[in-house]
Amino acid sequence: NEWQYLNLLKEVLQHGQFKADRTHTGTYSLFGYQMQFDLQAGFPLLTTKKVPFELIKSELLWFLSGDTNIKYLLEHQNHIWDEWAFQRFVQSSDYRGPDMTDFGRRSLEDAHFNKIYQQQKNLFCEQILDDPQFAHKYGDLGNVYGKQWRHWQSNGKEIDQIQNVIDQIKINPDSRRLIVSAWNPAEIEQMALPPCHTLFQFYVNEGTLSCQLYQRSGDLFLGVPFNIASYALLTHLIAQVTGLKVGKFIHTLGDAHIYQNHLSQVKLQLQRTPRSAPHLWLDPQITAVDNLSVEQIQMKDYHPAPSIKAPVAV
Ligand code: THF
Repeated sequence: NEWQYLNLLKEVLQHGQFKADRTHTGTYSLFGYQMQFDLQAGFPLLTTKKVPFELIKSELLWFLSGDTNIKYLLEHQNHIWDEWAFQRFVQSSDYRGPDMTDFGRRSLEDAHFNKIYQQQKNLFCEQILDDPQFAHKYGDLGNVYGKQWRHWQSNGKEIDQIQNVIDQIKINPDSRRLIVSAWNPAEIEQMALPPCHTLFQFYVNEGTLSCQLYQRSGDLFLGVPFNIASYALLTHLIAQVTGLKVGKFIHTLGDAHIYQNHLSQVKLQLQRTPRSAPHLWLDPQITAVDNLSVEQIQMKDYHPAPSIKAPVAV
């Protein structure tokens, strides 16, 4: 299973085209790739580096709760979306601190600036946690995943795509319309970042539930290991609440890229050999995907190689 991911990294190193990108970091990229993970063969959390499953779990529960405010993430010590909320704050007239223009790039190039940036970002996170009004105004990322999955707005009506797909899997498992779309063209402008995992479809066969994701853009070193585990977990959850076994997770990528400043990390990871896959434990009491708590989901037998740090492009 994990070899497919490692082979994709190799493929991009060998045949990826250099391409400028939105973040001005520079990437090696290819277009169009597919991986298939048999979810019965173990949980696809990478073992060639330590991937923080706690963060994947709280991010998915955040999406499923329909929330788009990073306050929930911060309460779970999850900082993977901080930069996007912080960016909105420093671009607003309420921000009075030191100049944060282009903080993503400058924090990598200038150690002194990085210190000031980390201080400002910590203050920002503290204020989100302590000040409900501030959190309401600046913790929100706009109409991102949680909103589109659970509260898609259309002509004054609201569509709960997740509940609809669960109902349809139960009533009409052979349906070819078991689709959830995060890509809402009318609302792209109101998102801190347009969705990278754009659309997913479920498929039921012989009592098993499979899921295919179309991801328009994949940060192969940092984001994709999260995305694989996140959708594998989602498939397990939906299977449990619909009374099915898990089948496959199929991951289809559009622009699959390695950031230029992740190359040495990728080469280090490629020297490692996958270990046996861990196993997911779900609380048997789970009968719906609403109001889940992090204790109801546990990773077992996870013994990965050490983590490999890399900067995230904003
Ligand atoms: N932007 C970019 N450039 N890459 C992404 O993967 C990405 N995401 C989300 C939104 N924008 C993105 C955020 N997801 C990490 C992982 C996932 C993220 C953002 C950051 C990350 O830094 N992971 C570290 C550990 C971090 C920690 O311990 O706090 C790692 O080593 O895995 C794609 O969904």
